[in-house]
Amino acid sequence: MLYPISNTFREILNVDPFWKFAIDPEKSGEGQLWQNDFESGIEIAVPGSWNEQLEESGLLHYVGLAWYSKKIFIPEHFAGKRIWVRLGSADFSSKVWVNGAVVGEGPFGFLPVECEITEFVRCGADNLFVISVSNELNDASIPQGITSEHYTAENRLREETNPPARFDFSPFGGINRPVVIYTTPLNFIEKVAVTTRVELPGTGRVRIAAHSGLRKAGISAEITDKSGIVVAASGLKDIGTPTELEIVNCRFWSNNLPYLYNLRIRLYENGKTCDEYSMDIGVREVTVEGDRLLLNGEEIFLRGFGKHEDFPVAGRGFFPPLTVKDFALMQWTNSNSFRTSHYPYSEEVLSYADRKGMLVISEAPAVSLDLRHATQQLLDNHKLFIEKMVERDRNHPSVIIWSVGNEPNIVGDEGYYNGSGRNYWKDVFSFTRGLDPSRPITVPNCSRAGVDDPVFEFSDILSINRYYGWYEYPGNVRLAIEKLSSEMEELHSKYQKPILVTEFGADSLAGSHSTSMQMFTEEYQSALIEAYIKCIESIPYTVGEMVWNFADFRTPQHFRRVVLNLKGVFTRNREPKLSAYKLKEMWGKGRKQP
Ligand code: BDP
Repeated sequence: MLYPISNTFREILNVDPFWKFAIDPEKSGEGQLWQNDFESGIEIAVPGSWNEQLEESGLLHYVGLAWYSKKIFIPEHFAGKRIWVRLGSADFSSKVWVNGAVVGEGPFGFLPVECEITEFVRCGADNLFVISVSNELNDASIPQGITSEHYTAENRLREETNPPARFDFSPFGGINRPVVIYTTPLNFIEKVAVTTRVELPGTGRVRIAAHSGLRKAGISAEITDKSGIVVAASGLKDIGTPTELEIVNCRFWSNNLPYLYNLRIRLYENGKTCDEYSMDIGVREVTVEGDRLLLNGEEIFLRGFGKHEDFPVAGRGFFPPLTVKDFALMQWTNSNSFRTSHYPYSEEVLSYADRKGMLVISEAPAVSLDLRHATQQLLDNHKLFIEKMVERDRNHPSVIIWSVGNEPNIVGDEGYYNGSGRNYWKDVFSFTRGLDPSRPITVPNCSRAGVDDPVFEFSDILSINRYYGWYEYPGNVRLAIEKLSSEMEELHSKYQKPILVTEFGADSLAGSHSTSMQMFTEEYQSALIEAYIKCIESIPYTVGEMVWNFADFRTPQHFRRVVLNLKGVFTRNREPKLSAYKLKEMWGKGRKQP
């Protein structure tokens, strides 16, 4: 699942952004052989969600199957190489055909779908690419789905959203990240896992495990600094054994100085280089010691946001100008971190974070799991998702923490505490730790699940999402802070672990003002955020605060939401509200305020 690159051994083909598009609510397309092409006058841009692009075709709230088709010319000189098509993501599942033949399926959204198409394409000719994408979810999918029938059966009538969703963000459908066609050599580097360690005062250790389809192959690794000077190199090694390199006088990666080295790996077959892969790496180490979160042995306090991939028209579609703008705004508020709530973000965003020195909590989309509907299939899907997410994102120095879910048992089911919740999370946490023991792991808890939530037992950091002053104790900042601090005290004395407040905030309608504490005004949002930050930063065992949310975002329809969730400190168009200025001022004052 390596990010496609071009070099002497690999090539990338640009794909024009407009695709022919048709919805298939009856799911009859395959029976009617749409994989061999279909008739439609509608076009859609890729990447991009269909919802807002095609609102005028009735797709704003569409949940179901849709088809994409396009003829793509594959150059003559691709012959003799392995050829791949890669969708950065297609939400939430997809199937790909080339010239009428199935070449692969994507069981998940938010992660790449990679299909080898070597045997199915004609080089030097046009080839028909057809992709079907569905944004439907079910009990066993990650994220878990919900239906109107569930709401009715559980007598949760006023909770139902349209479209029905277990989560508070729009289930945007479509090919939301870039489609890339690329080549690799016949034998190629398939996977690379880089783990770094810091030995103070100044030695960096880099462990590189690479994988190729070849059972017997040689591999070499070389690390260069920014000026191209080789700082560490291995000789030719067997691919089966991980390579350990040492960088003396190492420049460690941190949020203040995001220094990146370049790692170049070569694969050899019969003594000749047959493939090469290079990527930027940062040498850094994240640990939890007692009540502190450490980056390279130094205490770090997270000040940042929960975000969403969400913007007008594009929906969840990757939109590079938005990445530039969002990072500029995050830096403007003096924040140092964000959580990829509630799913892994695009690879391009993580690489950008590596370069800008933003600390990232990367999250799996196991949001609001309702274990009353859990099956073995759900657990298997959850673990497979985490495996793919870790494989994709583990080499990003910016990713410092894995979040393997969000707010389980938001429905407050008693059965969750009778073993089912514990068994489930025990398995998920130990599986993730087995994949990557180098990062802390957590799951944000909601107040409904409370302090006995089994996620706390397994989390390295206790993450809590709290809405006192909003959903509970509405309009009352004083009570909110009393409840927040007493609950943190209870949690800390029970688990003896550091606390990260992963969500807190209030809706505000930009332009709405009041001289008194009035919910939905900019003043109330700002005052609540200010009070939370003062409280959190005054407590010794806290390791960070993340405001919910960075920007207003679209949600499924519900009477609680006026089109958008308005908890952004920026509007959906990225204009600052009063609270953005408040954060800039508070976070501009250096480290955690005692
Ligand atoms: C939390 C969820 C988040 C919601 C937020 C809210 O984690 O997805 O958007 O509440 O209600 O429970 O604004």
